[in-house]
Amino acid sequence: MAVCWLVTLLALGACGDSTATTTASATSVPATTAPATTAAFTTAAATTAPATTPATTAAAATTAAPTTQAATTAAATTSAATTQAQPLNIPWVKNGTCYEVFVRSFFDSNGDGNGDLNGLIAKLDYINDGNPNSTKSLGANCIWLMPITSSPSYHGYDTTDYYTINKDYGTNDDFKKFVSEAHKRGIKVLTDLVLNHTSKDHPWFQQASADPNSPYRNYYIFQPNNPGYDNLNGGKAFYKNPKGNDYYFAQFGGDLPDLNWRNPAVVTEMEKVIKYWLSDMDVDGFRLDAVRYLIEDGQNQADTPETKALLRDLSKYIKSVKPDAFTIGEVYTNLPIDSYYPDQLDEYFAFNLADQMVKSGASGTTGFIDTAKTLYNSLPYQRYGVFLTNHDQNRILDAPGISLPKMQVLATSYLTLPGLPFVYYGEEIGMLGRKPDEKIRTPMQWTDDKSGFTTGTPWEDLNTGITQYNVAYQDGKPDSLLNLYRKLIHLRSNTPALAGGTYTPFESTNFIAGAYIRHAENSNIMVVINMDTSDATAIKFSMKSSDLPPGEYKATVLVDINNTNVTFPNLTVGANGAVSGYTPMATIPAGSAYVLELKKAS
Ligand SMILES: [Ca+2]
Ligand SMILES: [Ca+2]
Repeated sequence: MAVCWLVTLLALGACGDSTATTTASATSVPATTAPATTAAFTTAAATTAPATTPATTAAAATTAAPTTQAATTAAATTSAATTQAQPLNIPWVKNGTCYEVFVRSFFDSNGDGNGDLNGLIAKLDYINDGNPNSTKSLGANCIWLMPITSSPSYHGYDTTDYYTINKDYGTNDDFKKFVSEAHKRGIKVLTDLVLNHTSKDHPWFQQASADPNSPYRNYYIFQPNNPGYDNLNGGKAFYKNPKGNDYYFAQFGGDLPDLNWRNPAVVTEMEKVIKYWLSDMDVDGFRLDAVRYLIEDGQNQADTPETKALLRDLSKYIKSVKPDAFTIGEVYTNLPIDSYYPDQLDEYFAFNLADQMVKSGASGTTGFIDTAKTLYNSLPYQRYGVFLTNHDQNRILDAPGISLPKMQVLATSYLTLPGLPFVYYGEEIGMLGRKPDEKIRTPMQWTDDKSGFTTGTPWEDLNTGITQYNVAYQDGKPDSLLNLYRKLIHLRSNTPALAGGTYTPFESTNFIAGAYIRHAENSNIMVVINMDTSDATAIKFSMKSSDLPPGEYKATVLVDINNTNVTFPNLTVGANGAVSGYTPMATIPAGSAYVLELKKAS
């Protein structure tokens, strides 16, 4: 079981059964999770959380929950769910692609070894140069920045000041310049908003822990005695106050004390933070960290009704400040996330789909195509983020069982599925890296050595594989991974079927090969893949119904990851959009993916 837990850290959900991993994590995670890495472990730990924690005793719930009048009032005034899902009225999301950036690792402008905002500005054209037909930029129209405010850690998920840019990254004015430069290129900016906890070095906590009468005391969750139960990591939930005889609650380790969201003063304080970033800093929205854990209820620590009510209220507040602000939350779990819809945040990341994609790649099968269908059916209006891996997971090309051809198939797939895609910086050039976390967040490989990133000594060594997996090398090779990403992102952006079109998978006669249709008015895309290392012969694809109008369709290859000269036979669509036994080619080669445009043959 311990091995299973480790595997879960290495690749989300690799053990499959979340119940099993829960048990494993509860018994094998050391209570002394290193403070410096706790935030980094946040999301990995979250995957192991059970759907419902065992029923808490009345005593435990009482001891953990603040019982002040203010707390009761805050909980009582949270709004109720509405019942109807609504489409997003944020145009850029529909045909968008986001690019996740760790500023410390992107580009260093001043030689101190740390990436910074001026470095990011210098490299903006790489992400999007503002030309919709560019072949030299990725074409992403959105950037998600991992935390950028003051912090004692390298990763920043533990802030000491919600209002000030990390000095390693630059100044608040540098940030404003960055936003302005991004906007000039049509790039929206999302910042990471960490609401669950602050750093223990935050002045609020420093005052709260030193003085029981401090106005900040109830910003955190203090208890006179240690209730004694674990957090969801299997580690301690309460830590001894170093400046008192009491204990404070910290879901992610003692360095990261949880904020008390039952205190209306915390809500007001954080609304100020939100308003500052939306108004003064002009960001376009937020990625919200670890939102499953905002309000714990005793030992019921994840997905509580109070957390969801809070998200509903925060979402309303955000829209009141900036109606077209976009929010996406981290609910890191393989469990269904339906209960976070319809009127909480705009979107959440589809971790279960990402997990299934990595598993499909490793096993050479196409199960993710059905997972994507379940997601598509259960979450209306494609309001979710799709991705392969993020900053908390092993780099996709370094995940067990994933080769470059498989990664190309996976990339072609997720960039043509419903949802808003998120590309983790360096993924597009195949950067490698396995945990520990610093190794999956290494400096961007602009050239074949560190000089592409910094003139000084990089904060962390660059990863292996740099000779082949760097921007300069791949830029000039038409069939490189980088150029595949550029092509796919631009195609998604410019193709109505991929930007919000309907999604219908084919049934396949062989689980190593799969296909699906994306359809919008006057725009039809078919994607055909073979995920395996074996050829797939005599495959037949069928569907009982689809949105395709009946008729004969000519298939034109838009993307072929192997750059062959293959042609496809016409697709015959019958009544109700049904397709019976389509064989795209006698043999679908191992490790292949095709994006085809379907047009009615006259
Ligand atoms: Ca620097
Ligand atoms: Ca919390």
